[in-house]
This record gives sequence, structure tokens and C-alpha cells, in this order.
Amino acid sequence: MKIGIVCYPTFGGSGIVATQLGMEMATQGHEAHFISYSLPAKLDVTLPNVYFHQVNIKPYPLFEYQPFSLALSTIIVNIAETYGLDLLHVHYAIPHAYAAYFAKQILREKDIFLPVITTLHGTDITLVGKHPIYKSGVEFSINQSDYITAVSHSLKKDSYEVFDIKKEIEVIPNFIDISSVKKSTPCIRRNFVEEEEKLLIHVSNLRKIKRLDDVISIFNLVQKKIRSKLLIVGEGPETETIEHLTTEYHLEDKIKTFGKIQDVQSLLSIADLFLLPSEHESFGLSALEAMACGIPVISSNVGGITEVNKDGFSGFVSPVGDVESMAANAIKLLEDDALLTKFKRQAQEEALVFDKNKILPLYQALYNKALAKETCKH
Ligand code: GMT
Repeated sequence: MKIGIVCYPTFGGSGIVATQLGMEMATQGHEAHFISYSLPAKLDVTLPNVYFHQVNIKPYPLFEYQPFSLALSTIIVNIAETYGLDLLHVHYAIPHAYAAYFAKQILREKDIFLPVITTLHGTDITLVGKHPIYKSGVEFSINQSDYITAVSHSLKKDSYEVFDIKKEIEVIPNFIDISSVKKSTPCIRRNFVEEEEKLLIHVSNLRKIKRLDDVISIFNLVQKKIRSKLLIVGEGPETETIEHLTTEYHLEDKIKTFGKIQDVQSLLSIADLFLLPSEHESFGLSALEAMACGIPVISSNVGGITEVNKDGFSGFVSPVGDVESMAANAIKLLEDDALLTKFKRQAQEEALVFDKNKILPLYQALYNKALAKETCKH
């Protein structure tokens, strides 16, 4: 089949999931046409059957804001006609589901039927989507999608609560390719910590919702009891918060920050604990990636995180903002090597639930259903 995939090109989870899914489909012989405003971060364009189509908008002086949704729907139409797309899968509703709706209508005028699948990822519902400036447009375009999926049960529930959604939302969780997970490399670890020290890590887009102040506060409490270091990976608006708190707590020689890096797994695989104290998280793909590398997760207990991080098994969960509890849980694991080893094994075991071999068939079945439905129309 020929699949159009609309996604954000950034390191955010929705773009990563879209890219992995498309590349898997391409590997199986399907055509994967990625449509985005720049090359998706993890897209391997050297793979056979992978195409990239850029939404490249030229500035025009009249526009303070370029009409991105219009350009996106137009390019979807062009690609659907040129390559004969069988279906369109948009990741993150805003504005992708909206552009998909218009593309579908334009194509319908030309007697071309393009089934649209929208995957909801989180903030397109829980944060941005529910804002009055977008809400009715987002609700409308989600309802116009032929199929809707959400990455967790929690996000499905939130979607029905926030919007008047009239269709069934299918939960298809995010996935990971366990077979390609990097093994720990002791020589890299030695670049960051001494033999007897422990290594904690946080990976995110460093936005307010990730509660970077909690990340630093938890680590501050931990390092008072356990000789340890913290790595922070990612780029985002909370960089100043990190710098400020690092100085305030005098942790300059214990916290190391990285910008966006391609190969996060090489750092995850050498760490002992992953911190994710987010205000909200519809799934927590970064936690899953850590677990797949055998890293237990200390997280908040909101949204879909508890569907991924199993309290007392793959890590521990605590209420949002309860840094004392999160620090106590971290210390409990870090001070007992046998317990830490057990949780590392359990984290990896839990990650298997989300292995690509279990999740991809759910998307493939949905694609087949979408195609069968369209075939019936003709
Ligand atoms: O947080 C965002 O706005 C970005 C978004 C993304 O594109 O990565 O994250 C959401 O989608 C991920 C992939 O499905 C989930 O793992 C994240 O939990 C979710 N973020 C939030 O809900 C805050």
C-alpha cells in the first residue's frame, strides 16, 4: 500500500513514532510518503520505499503568519494524485487532522477517496487542542477522520472528556524496537561517573510541563545520600530554570546538560535511573525507551505514564510535585544494588509489552480496515 504520513519533524515522541511506523511499513514493502516541514529527525531516507515531501512555504510580505494548513492540505492533494496514495495517517491532530480533512474534500471533488487516520498523541488534546482558539476546529477535524487512535487509555478518556467526539477511538500504544536497543557500554559510563557513583538521567523537550525544577530538586535530595551525577538531554525553554537551580543548589560539577542528541540510547543505556516527574504525559515514550534499555523510571503518576511505568515493578510513581517521595524512591533503588538490578530487569521485561512486534500488527490491521472500507465505496 501507499501511505501518506504527516508528522512533526522534531525529536518529540509523535514524530519519532510516526517515523518508526512509516519506516517499518517501508521495510515490509509498502511505500511511505513522509510529509513535514523539514526532514523528520530519525528518518532514514536511504531505506527503499521511503519518500520525503517537504512543506516548503515561501514568505510573502502580506502574511505575518504563513498559511501552513493550506499549504499542507495542498501538498497532500498533490502527493495523493501523483503517487496514488491509498491512505493518509496524520500524527498529532493540530493542524494535521484539519489539513487532512480539506485534502480529503478536495480529492473527493476529483473522485479520489483518501481514508484518513488521525493519531492523537497528547498535548494536541490535553494542552493545545482544548484552548478556545483551536478547540472547535480540532474537534471538527478529529470527528471527520475515518479512524482515530490514541496512544493510551488515559488519552482516549481525556479526548472524550475534552471534545464531543462521536467516533470510536482505538488505543494503539507507542512501541519500541527492543531488538535494536543499545547495550550498556562501561567505557562510556566511565566518562561520566566514577566506579562507585550512580547515574541519573532525564530526557525531554525541556518544557514547563516536564517540571525540570522537580528533576533538579529530586536529584539534589538524592545526591545528598548517594554519590551520583545527573545527565539532562534535550533542548527547550526550561534551559534557564536548569541553569538557575543548578547554581542555586551548587550542583555545577554534578549535573551535565546536553542539547538535542541523535543517539539518546547510548546515554540511556549507561544510566541507573530515569526521572520523569511531568505535570502531564499521555504516554511517556522517553520512559519506555529508558525501560527498554533496562533503566527503572521514577515518575509522576499522571495521564498515561502509569500504563507504561508500573509502580513497584519497572520503577515507582508518585503524585505530581511530590519530590520527597520521588527522591525517596530513587534512593531506595540506588542504595540497594540487588534491588536496583532486579528493577532494571523488570523495567526491560515491562518494556516488552510495547515491543514493535506486538504493536505494529494493530496499525497494520487498522490500515487494512481503512483500505477495505474504501474499496467498498467504489
Ligand atoms: O509533549 C508534546 O507536546 C509533544 C508530544 C510529541 O509529539 O512528542 O508528546 C506527546 O506524544 C508522545 C508520543 O505519543 C507521548 O509519549 C508524550 O507523553 C506526549 N506528551 C505529553 O502528553 C505531554
